This record gives sequence, C-alpha cells and structure tokens, in this order.
Amino acid sequence: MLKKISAVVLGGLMVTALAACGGDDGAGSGSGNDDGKITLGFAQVGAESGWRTANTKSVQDSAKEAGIDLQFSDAQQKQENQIKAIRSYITQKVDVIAFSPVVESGWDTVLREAKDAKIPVILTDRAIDSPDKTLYKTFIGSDFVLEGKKAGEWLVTEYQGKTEPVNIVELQGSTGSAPANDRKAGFADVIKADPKFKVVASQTGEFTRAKGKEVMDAFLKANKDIDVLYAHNDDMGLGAIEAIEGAGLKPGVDIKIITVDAVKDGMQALADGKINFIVECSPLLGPQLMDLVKKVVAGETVPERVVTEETTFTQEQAKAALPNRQY
Ligand code: GZL
Repeated sequence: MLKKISAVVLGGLMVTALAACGGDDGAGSGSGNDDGKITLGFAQVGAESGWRTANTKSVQDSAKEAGIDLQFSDAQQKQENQIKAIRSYITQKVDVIAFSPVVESGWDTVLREAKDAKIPVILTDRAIDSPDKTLYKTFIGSDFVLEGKKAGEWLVTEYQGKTEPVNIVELQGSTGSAPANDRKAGFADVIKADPKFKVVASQTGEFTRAKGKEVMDAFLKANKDIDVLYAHNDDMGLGAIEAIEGAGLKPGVDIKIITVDAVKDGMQALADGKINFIVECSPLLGPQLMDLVKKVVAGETVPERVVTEETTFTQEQAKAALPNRQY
C-alpha cells in the first residue's frame, strides 16, 4: 500500500494532492508500486550454507505466492551490508522490513531509523541482543539453545554407562551469531553434568564446508584422540568429514558426528553412516513470514515470538525421511 504524493499544476496554480493508504499508524509509506501490493524489503545474511539457500528459496517462493512485492539483498555474511540494505529499504519507503541478523549486536541505530520512518521490522531466523523490544514487531525462528541441548542429550544417551573420557571438538557457527552462541550454550549446559565429556577444542567454521574442513584438519593435527565432533551446522560437518577421511579415519565410526540443520546433503551423510545424529533447524520460514507481514501491515497484533517446529534424526530415521525432504 502506498502513500502517493503527486503534484498537479493547473494554470499556474500548483496543487499537491496527497493520497495515503498506509497501514495502521501510517506504517509503511510504500515503495512506489501503484497496484496496492505490499512491498517487503528482505535483508538476507548471505548464501553460506545449504540451509541459507533453502531459506532464501522459501522467502522468495512465499512472497510470490502471497502476492507480496519482494526487494531482496544478500549481505555476504557482513553486518555492514545488511545495515546498508535496511537503510535502502527505508529510503525506498517499503511497507515492511524483514531480516536475519548475521550477528546479535549492533542493530539499535538502524532499527531506530526504521522505527522513526514508521516502517515495521520483523526478525527472521536469528535474534538480536537489544533490550529495546519496540524496535521490531516479532521474531520468527528456532530455539537454538534447545537445539544445542538436543545434541547434548543424544551424546549423554550414546555414552550412558561408559566411564572413559570422551574428547569432543566443536565447530562453531559464525562468531557472534545467535545460533553459534546458543547452540554452544545449550550443548555445554547438558554435557557439564558428566565430567567424562571434555571439549578439547572449539573454533568457528563460519557455517561453511570449506572452513569446516580447514578447522577440522587443524583439530586432527593438534588432538590425537578425538571421539566426537559437534558441528553447529551440516555444512561444516560435511567439510569435516572430508578432513576426517583425509586423515584415514572413518567418520561416524572413529569419530562420532552430531550436526544441526538436516539439509538434504547432511541427511544423506547421516543415512550413509558418516554422521550419527542431526538436530533439525527448519529454513522453511517463508509462509509464516508472509502471514506475519500481512498482519503487521494491516495493523493486527502479532505474537512477540514465533517458534518454528522441528525434530531430530537418527541414521534410521534419515533413511526413511530422505525421499520426502523438501530441502
Ligand atoms: C539457523 C541459521 C544458520 C544455519 C546455518 O537458523 O541461522 O545459518 O544453521 C546457516 O546453516 O548458515
């Protein structure tokens, strides 16, 4: 919906007609399309993983399905690019802004600019650490602490009754991101109950396969007896599998592997026995996001937090689920 300013000059007389059809509090002054469609500005993190690719597809397909005009940007995992994109959406006077914050901090200034411009903001996928809840309408995404706990609980069960030390290496997600911070915290919170579990190395693999392989190579050189790898996403786990095989070891057997996401490539490695357990993190946020966009533009109240439903997979469950995986 657009607020359209048109200047009409009649015989030297200049009349400015202002036709406004904005949201509830004038939210969203629109971005110039006259067909009354909602314009959504979406600032995506990047294209770092299979999960992100699936998430982008879900947002783009759902916007088309919902008849929402999508302005989309890819920040290549850089916060300054996301901030630039959000500022450009403010200038364009879109109706709503949605984004997945690449890191938790540093958003208050630009979100205050959006608020001053009366453009509502929706957080998707990742949260921010600002105490000012008025800077965004809602946050739709997974509970990453719970995902870390699920990973830890599988490990506790797997090593039930054993007493010898269990040496764990951890490939963290992007430094400062909510999934990296929370998946690390949830996992640590569960394994701290049993002193046999020891995280002997923990470093970011930036959520990518290449970096996951590189860091796992270094872990293998520095630590002789690694029992378990906990990777914050499938892509880093898949990169680590290359490093483990390159070191002449059997992934899933010599080194047990737990990952998060459950994208198709990860599920295939799980079914093949190279990964032992995957905690699902659904990227298919598009349909719910578009529903929230429409509600926000219509001035309806929306819940402060929308948690996405997800499960976990063992090797057997992966074999059964693979044929129907959407991503
Ligand atoms: C989680 C998402 C993470 C995925 C990674 O919701 O932010 O970012 O787990 C992706 O695969 O790169």
